[in-house]
Amino acid sequence: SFFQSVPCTLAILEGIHLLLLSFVIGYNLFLVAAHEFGHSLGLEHSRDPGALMFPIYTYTGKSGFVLPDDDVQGIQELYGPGDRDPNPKHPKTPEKCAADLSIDAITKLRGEMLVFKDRFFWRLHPQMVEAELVLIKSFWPELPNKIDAAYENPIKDLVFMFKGKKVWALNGYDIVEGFPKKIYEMGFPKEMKRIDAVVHIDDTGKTLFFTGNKYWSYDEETEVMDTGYPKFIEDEFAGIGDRVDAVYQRNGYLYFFNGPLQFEYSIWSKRIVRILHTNSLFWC
Ligand SMILES: [Ca+2]
Ligand SMILES: [Zn+2]
Repeated sequence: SFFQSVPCTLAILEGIHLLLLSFVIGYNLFLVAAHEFGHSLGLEHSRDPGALMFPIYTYTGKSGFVLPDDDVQGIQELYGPGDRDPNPKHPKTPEKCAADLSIDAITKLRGEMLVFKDRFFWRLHPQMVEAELVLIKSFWPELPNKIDAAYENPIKDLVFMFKGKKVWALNGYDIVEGFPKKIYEMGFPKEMKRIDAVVHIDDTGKTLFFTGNKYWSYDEETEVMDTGYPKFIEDEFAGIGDRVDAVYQRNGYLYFFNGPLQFEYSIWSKRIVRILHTNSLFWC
């Protein structure tokens, strides 16, 4: 009868709803289940934000899951190491004070500094001594891991992030509509594969892009690449090496990162003033 079929139809609809939901968030459910399974094996919460047993759950993308190193250490403490590891490449969480620390990208964001490394970035707040390490995906789930380069345009109040041939514009937590775009739309040659590092110079309104041993200058006001570029890095910024991992600007200085070293370059006197360790960013 009619009255009997109503709950049944609802049940079917609910079932379809759950099925659709599990398609959409299926991978997340797997991670939640894996975290709970970790508890049932005796693991407690980890302070490592890269660990499965970190108490705050973050969507980490659709790629295959590999158990992070911190969880492997935890389980081996309880049960001892096994004979053979089927997948020995467990992602490690970077340590900010490692002597050989290198970074992927660095940018300001509304008064903070963001320092990117692998799946993570450190937030350095001027009022805080200790940098906070967070997953990129916990802020911007749509962004890829291992960012190539990033810069802030404080006038537009936007941060631009680069990976391969793509660029994302971010307004706080939101990706600006129409992004990601292709970097050749900014005026780079179509065959250019990536940008190594980028910095915005507040005083001139120019943004400098570093790729390989060359750099480009982009005018933010006209949104056009300046003529006469690319130029060789070595010709303008002598002594910083022929590649740049990351760069930022502060108080009239550019800080170029190359592996475990950073070069403090005076824009005014056009020379290197100091050479520092990369990890001195974190007062190590
Ligand atoms: Ca880089
Ligand atoms: Zn838990």
